[in-house]
Parts: sequence; C-alpha cells; structure tokens
Amino acid sequence: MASPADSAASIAARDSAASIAARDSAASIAARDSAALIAARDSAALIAAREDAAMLRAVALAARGLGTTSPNPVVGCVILDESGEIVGEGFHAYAGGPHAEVRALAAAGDRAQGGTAVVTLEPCNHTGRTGPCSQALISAGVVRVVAGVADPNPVAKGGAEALRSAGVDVEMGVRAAEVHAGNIAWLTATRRAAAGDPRPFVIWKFASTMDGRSAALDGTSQWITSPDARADVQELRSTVDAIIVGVGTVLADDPHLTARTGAGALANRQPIRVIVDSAGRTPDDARVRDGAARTWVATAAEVGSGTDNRVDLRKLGAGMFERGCRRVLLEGGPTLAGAFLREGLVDEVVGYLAPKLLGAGPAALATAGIVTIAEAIDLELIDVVRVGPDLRITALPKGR
Ligand code: AOF
Ligand code: ZN
Repeated sequence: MASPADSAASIAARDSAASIAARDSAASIAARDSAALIAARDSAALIAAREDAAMLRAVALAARGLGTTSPNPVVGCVILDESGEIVGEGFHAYAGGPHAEVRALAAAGDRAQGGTAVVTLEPCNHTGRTGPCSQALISAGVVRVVAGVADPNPVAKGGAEALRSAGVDVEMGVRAAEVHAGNIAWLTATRRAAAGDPRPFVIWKFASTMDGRSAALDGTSQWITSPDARADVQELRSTVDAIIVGVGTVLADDPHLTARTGAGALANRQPIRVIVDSAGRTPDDARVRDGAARTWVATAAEVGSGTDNRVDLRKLGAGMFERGCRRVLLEGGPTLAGAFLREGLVDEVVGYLAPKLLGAGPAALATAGIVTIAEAIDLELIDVVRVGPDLRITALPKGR
C-alpha cells in the first residue's frame, strides 16, 4: 500500500506532467501564432517596401514631363497588383493630355482590380480638360491609393476625400520630400496663386569666374564657361516656360534666347522670351524679335511700375503666370537679377563657376539693396556638380 507520502509524490508528478503538457501546448500555440505574426509582418513590410520603391519610380516617371506640362504639374503613377507587382505605369506629358493615373490604369487593364495606385500627386477630383482621376481609380477597382503630396489646386483638390468616401484606403505623404523636390516649381507657384500671389517659380542662373565676375573690364563676356556648361544651360532652358532678361542684355549682347539641342538645332518646344524693358528700348531688329519663339517685350506702360518708372516685377510675375508660366529662368543681367533678389522674387539660384580669375570687371550680381553682412541672402546648397571643367552650384534661399 502506498504511503501518503508516496501518493503525494505521485500526484505531484502527475500534476507536473500535466502542467508540462499544458505549457508545451501553450508554447506551441504561441509559436504558431508568432510564426503567423512574423509572416504577416514580413508581408506588410514587403508591401510597404514595394510601395516605397514604386513612389520613387513614380517620381522618375514624373520628371519626364518637366518642361512640357505647364500650366499643369509633372505627375507620375505606378499601379501595383495585390502582391505588390508593378502592372502599369504612366506620367503626365502635356497640358490637356491624359493624367498620369489614367495612363497607368490603361497600361494595367484588368490587373488594376484589387490593386494599389502609387501616385506623386493626390488624384484630381474635377472634370477639367479630362475627367476626375478619383472616379477613374474607383471604377478600375483600385482598393488603395498611396500619394506623395496633396493637390494645392483649389479647382482639382479633394480626390483623397472622394476616394475614402468610396471605401478606398488612402495614404498621403509617402516620400513627400522627394515628390516635393521633383515638382517644386508647380507646387510653389500653385500654392502662391491659391494665396492670392500668382507668379512663377523663378530660377536665377548666372555664369561667372571663380572671383564672381561675369565680364572682363573691356566688357568681353563670351566663353567664360566651357562648352559643356553652355550645353547644360541649353538643357535647363528646355525645361522652363520662359527666359527673362533685361533690355540691357539685349542691347549689349543681342542674344537669341532660344533652347537648342545638342546638335545646335532649335528645340521643338521653345520657352517664351520675356524682355523686361521699362521704356521700350528693344530694337525692331533685335534677334529676340524673330519668329523662333514667342516674345513678350514687357514695358512699364503695359505691366505697370512704381515711382521709379521701372517694370513692377511682381506684376510681371502675374503676367507670366497668366500666360501659363510656372517655372522660369532669369538669365540676366546683373541689374535685373539684383532687382528680383531685392524683392524676394528668386526661388532658386543656379551658378556656373569657371576656374578662371579676372580681378576686375562687372560682377554677376549688381546691388540687391544689401549694405551689411547681416542682410546677406542666405542660401542652402542642394546640389554641386562638375560640368566639364566648370562647377554648377544649385541653392535655395533659406527660410522659405
Ligand atoms: C495633370 N496631370 O497627371 C494630374 C493632375 O487641366 P486639367 O483638367 O488636365 O487638370 C489639371 C489639374 O489636375 C492640375 O492642376 C492638378 O491639380 C490636377 N492633377 N494634373 O495635369 C496629372 N494628376
Ligand atoms: Zn487627374
């Protein structure tokens, strides 16, 4: 007969076997759950990574439209199927043409059903020159939309809300910094216009020696920078809606102000040539008056002026905006650049620096109304590239 002590021991042994079994089965359930959780987490991470990569791809697609979409934005779109595979791509190529989403949906066909649209700009919600992209996405059966930035255009915005109301999952702000940088001119100009200050994004471009001079003492200024740098400027011209110069530059250099291809032929699409000419001194036979591109000789009489009888540059900006310009290039000369900077009308600076010294001669920039170092216009460098033997420096005014 078992002693009470034995029986207590055997009960303890039995209980501990049961508790081990219970513990093992809890552990196995936990292990199974955690495997499922890990799998779910991994697949969510995979989808997030694919959406992120798709947004960078959409930014690259959008850039293909730079220079041909104004007054519309550059927009890129990638459609992913349920597993995150790319099934369609599109970008906006020209104003009046199909929006990026519509082109990407057309490429995806039925495979958009149940998928995700990754698009740089919030889909539009209006019927303008084309129908609302929000509706096109809903009709195609897209269940999720990932967008880079909200649409600041009061006429078109509201797409995210419309999509959400239709049950579509919407995430905004993915890769917002990259998306914003790729569409900075249109976004800046459109936001300003919505706030009652319509004017294009102005890029001031200059070329100078390392000591900041854009001409020698005798006035000779050609060939400061290399052929590579000049070709680079031609490429920049082909991405803007207007080239602005002061009449002084026209009188001194008689430039043509056209965009040319590498082979030297006129580019298909030409920016508008804008001559800031307060008193109307542009000669009838100036090269900018030929038929190679549209030209606007903006006089004080037409645009309006302050007490100094000079063209009011803010009104000039409004006039360019009205003509469809969103991204423009201010090319010279030093006096006009100083006036634009003094009034805070420059949004980006691109300087081509040649490894040359002159020691005398006019500076790339005349007075911008600054007299003491504390008033210097602070810039943030965003890009520094060697172009042939020269340097191209791109910077944005700080605090804007
Ligand atoms: C575009 N392309 O891919 C997207 C845009 O003139 P509409 O009717 O073509 O409409 C232009 C507006 O639509 C534009 O200002 C922007 O707010 C919105 N979205 N626009 O040109 C596109 N997605
Ligand atoms: Zn649209």
